[in-house]
Amino acid sequence: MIYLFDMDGTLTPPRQPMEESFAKAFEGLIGDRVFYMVTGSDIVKIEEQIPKNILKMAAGIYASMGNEFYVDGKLVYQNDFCHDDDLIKRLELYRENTKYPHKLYPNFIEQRCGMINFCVVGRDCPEKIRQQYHDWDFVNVERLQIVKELSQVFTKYSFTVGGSISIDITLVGSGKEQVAKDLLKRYPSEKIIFFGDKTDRGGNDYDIAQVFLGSGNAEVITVKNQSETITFLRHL
Ligand code: M1P
Repeated sequence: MIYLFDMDGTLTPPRQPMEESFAKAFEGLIGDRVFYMVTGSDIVKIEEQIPKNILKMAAGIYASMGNEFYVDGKLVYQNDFCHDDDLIKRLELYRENTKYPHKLYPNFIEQRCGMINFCVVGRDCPEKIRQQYHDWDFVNVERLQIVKELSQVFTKYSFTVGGSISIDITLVGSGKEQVAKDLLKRYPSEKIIFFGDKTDRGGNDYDIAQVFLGSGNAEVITVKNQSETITFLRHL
């Protein structure tokens, strides 16, 4: 059996370090099972959020939606792409024309390896604003609307609602689903269990979940938060 965990919302609160009590419980429950991690975040954010000993226990880390792969802290491969200027201009327009009625913060287009993370409110916003934008977006569905519109115009890209405040953008086929394909190839006769919190359509765990579900040899466990992950692990 092989385990694969999404990070934000599955192993940690969004963009927060793993809680100490969670880390202890996870370490005990996972024991010497083979597990991997996948996230839209880059390696810097992963190292901020996940304790070193847990990272060491992982068989591999897929960062930036699987566009970077690390084993034992070393980069194994990297895929990158050049974005269109039209796409960037369009993202800038969404930021200028947002109906979100509060202050916006810097760092709204973050270019990572093989992907762009777009965040209307700005990634450098304080924690309390992160929650405020998330709650506003929940009611006003700005991110889903942007994803819908951009998917119609820029068909070579895949747009998904990332964590709490942003949208992840990759080339079609170069999102988290590439991780499912890679693991199914590495472990053709092992069952794979994937844990993620954004497995609904439009979420950034949807495509990867669909590949696993179609494979016939994997299970997808959708969790609401990291506590549910522990609850499921206890029952496995
Ligand atoms: O790992 C989930 C997401 O975490 C962050 O999202 P947000 O800042 O919106 O909570 C981002 O790093 C995003 O790319 C990532 O998918």
